[in-house]
Amino acid sequence: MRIKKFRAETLPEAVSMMKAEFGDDAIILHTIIVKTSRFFGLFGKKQYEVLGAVDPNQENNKKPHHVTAGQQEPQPAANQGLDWGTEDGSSAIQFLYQLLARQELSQTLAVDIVKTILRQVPKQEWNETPLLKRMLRAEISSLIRVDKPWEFDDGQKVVALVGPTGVGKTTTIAKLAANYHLIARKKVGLITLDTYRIAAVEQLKKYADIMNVPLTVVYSTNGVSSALASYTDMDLVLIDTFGCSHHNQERMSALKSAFESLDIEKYLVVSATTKSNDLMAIIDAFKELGIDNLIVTKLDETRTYGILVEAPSYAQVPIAFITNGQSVPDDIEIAENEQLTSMVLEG
Ligand SMILES: Nc1nc2c(ncn2[C@@H]2O[C@H](COP(=O)(O)OP(=O)(O)OP(=O)(O)O)[C@@H](O)[C@H]2O)c(=O)[nH]1
Ligand SMILES: [Mg+2]
Repeated sequence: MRIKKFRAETLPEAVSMMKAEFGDDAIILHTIIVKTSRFFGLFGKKQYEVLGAVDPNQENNKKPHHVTAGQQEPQPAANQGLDWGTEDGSSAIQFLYQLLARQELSQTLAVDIVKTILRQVPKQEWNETPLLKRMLRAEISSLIRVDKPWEFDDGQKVVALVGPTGVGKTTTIAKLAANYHLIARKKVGLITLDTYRIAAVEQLKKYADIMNVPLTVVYSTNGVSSALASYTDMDLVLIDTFGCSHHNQERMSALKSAFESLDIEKYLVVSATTKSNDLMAIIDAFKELGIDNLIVTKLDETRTYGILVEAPSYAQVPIAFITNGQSVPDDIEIAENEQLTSMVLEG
């Protein structure tokens, strides 16, 4: 499917431009009014923007419109049967796309999902909203990959939480330590690499003392292996790391060399409030470390859950945990496919 934005001073013109380029089979994914001025929109012109999509296989059938002087003005989209009324089933397409867009899925992924669904449904059934809804649920569910709950039968588990600054790495380490030590009764040891801020060590030390679990502070990148050597009797070792902006090459290299040739699972922690473009840049940067799993934090701070689909499908790794508040140890859950799928579809 090709998609493109068309802007004009009237909606009929924008639709006309889309049809001229994409042909009569093009569909409108959405229409919005945009202001063109840079000065707070005060003196700007109002323009109509149409986001059009077309199946490249159908593009061959296009009949370009060349509007010349004296020709009739193009009619508004609604009058041309382009309002995706029930007769051609396109209201369902728009319904699917808009549901995904409302959850702030990237345009690329939303279009991909709609395309995948339509490929499996004959055109005459495109009006069957319950069928499309069922297929949408199945498609979203298959994109939300979740990890299986942690097991300790195969020996020690060593997990490092990495990610941008302030996303909740330290708080999540405290939640995990509390749940696995105090509730699941596992032997837990903590390590922190975050010596950039004195307060960071103190923050984790407080939790470690309350839970009565050991904490080792590592001051150099080659100190991780000796810290691990002192924890061989632990079931679970959790490693807290310094926040690392995806633009900060120096910190990223420091992380990389700290984990070099060590058998440590890396969990990328991302906040649910992250914008789609930033999310992709963050994943791209952290992929260099070799990411095994995701933790999505701060789900309580948003009502749009596109990240639950976007992050695992872009990173190609599952979500292991979600967090939904500041309370230790309560506000953390093991990621569960059905629950996350419902959040995305029902908001
Ligand atoms: N609302 C909400 N706040 C959270 C959640 N998890 C963590 N926080 C808060 O986010 C803030 C930052 O949490 P930290 O755990 O210090 O984040 P961090 O990633 O360790 O930060 P740096 O070490 O500075 O990179 C704190 O105020 C936490 O209480 C969550 O799930 N929901
Ligand atoms: Mg921290």
